[in-house]
Amino acid sequence: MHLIKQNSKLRLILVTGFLILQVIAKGNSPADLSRLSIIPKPVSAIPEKGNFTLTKNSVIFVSAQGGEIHSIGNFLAAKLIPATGFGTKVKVTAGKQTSGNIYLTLASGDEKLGEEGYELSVKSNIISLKANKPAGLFNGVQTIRQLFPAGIESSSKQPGPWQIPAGVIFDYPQYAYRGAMLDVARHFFQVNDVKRFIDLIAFYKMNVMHLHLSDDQGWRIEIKKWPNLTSIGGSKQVGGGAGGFYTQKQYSDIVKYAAERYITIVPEIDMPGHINAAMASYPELNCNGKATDLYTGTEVGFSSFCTSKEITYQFISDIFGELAAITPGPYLHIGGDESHVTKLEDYIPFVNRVQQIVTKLGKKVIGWDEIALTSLSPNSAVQYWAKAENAVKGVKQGAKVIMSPAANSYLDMKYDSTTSLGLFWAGFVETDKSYNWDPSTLVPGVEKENILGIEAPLWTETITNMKDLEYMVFPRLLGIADLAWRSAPAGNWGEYKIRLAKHGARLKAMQIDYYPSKLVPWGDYLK
Ligand code: IFG
Repeated sequence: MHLIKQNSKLRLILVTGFLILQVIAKGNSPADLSRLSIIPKPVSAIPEKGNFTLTKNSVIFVSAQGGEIHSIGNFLAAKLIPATGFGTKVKVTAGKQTSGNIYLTLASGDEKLGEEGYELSVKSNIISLKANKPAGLFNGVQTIRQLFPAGIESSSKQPGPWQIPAGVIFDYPQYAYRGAMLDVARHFFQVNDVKRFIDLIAFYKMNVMHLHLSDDQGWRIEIKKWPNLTSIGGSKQVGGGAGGFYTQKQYSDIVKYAAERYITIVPEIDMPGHINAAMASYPELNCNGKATDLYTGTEVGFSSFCTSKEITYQFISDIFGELAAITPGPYLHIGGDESHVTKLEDYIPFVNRVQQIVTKLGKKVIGWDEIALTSLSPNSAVQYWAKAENAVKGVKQGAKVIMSPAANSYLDMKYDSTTSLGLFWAGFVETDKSYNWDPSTLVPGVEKENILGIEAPLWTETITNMKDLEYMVFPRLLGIADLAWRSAPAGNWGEYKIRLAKHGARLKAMQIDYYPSKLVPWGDYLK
């Protein structure tokens, strides 16, 4: 009896001791590095003892005056100042590192890091971020942001302390092309909304924003040689409201804003289908010489270029010529989807000719997966959305595949039957379904080495404003970003949903109107 009493006393002491340790760990000082929620998950994050504390005296030191590294330092300072209230300065390092400061260094290090990777060392007295290229530094800065308490993302002053746990992160992406798409044709989105979307995907280390600039319901980019495209073709949108368009100056402003966040703009002019806005703007483009009516419904597949008229190809050369001139990125997206009223024997030579126009402009072609039915130009990419056999056909022609499976990555799909926004032709896509797939095994015949990357499209037939956009895009976009960045094996929902739940406070701090999926234990982690 005595022994049992002794035992139970010992057990009580041990349990109490453990609980006290738990309370200390969960207390004010941040969890250790491995328990923080970084999205996308880094390749490796090794916790060390201690924490770094950012104070009003902390300086961001950069290894060179001016240029990209200075801009990245300014970007980080701008993200830290509002919530801390510190006047964080950016200075050129004087060489010796001093305590309490952050150091950004461009230096050729481990080539495994590539152009977008980074190495982050957090000691209790110094943060040191190194990368081979500026894009890597920029990605490392997003991780630094995610290591601070969630309140760091608030636009108003929050109580500190501003501590991050010590450790070393060695990180780089798995896929080169990690993107989102915004359909500004069905419903137009102003420049500021596009910029906010760009800012938010940059936080998750995405590097492509695909803009769907034309469709049956609207033409959204100024083409100087064909002004009716915007004056007529850009005048409406789904539902009949006033549409809108970007002047070339505004488009260039978006491109610059994206480039400052190491995001490439991929502009899409969809053809030969999804082209009613152009056909309504110029009678001469139509086979019968008559302009079509503007269309504000949500049907698809009813329009087509007149592939037999030479003026069609002059038109396409003109529009892609002007678009290429204001698009520094390597890609022009030619669409190619749902050309239901273009005969295949007309579709194939048409798309072949359009690819020649694009490659002559020094750009690479991206098209929806139907373009795999044509002779793909070198370095082209097939964007898999609906037909796996088209993706395989693209691979067989040596093309790369961008994975955008509608049943997993279409952000306009309803979460479930209760979601008022969105469509459901590809099924309901709850937060787990948009995460629980492996791009490298989804389509037999499309292996990891065939995949350029992943892109999550938001079609806007039913999305008219930023609040609705954020509700549909978040949190599913975070999962896509995780799949596109992290090393295999792909998503394990059980692990990811906890990491996502811990991110809830950050989404709130950024005032993102995200969908609070019931599948995610948000409440366990929201303060
Ligand atoms: N498919 C159409 C889009 C849009 C979408 C809505 C592609 C490539 C359905 N084409 O997806 O224009 O209508 O979910």
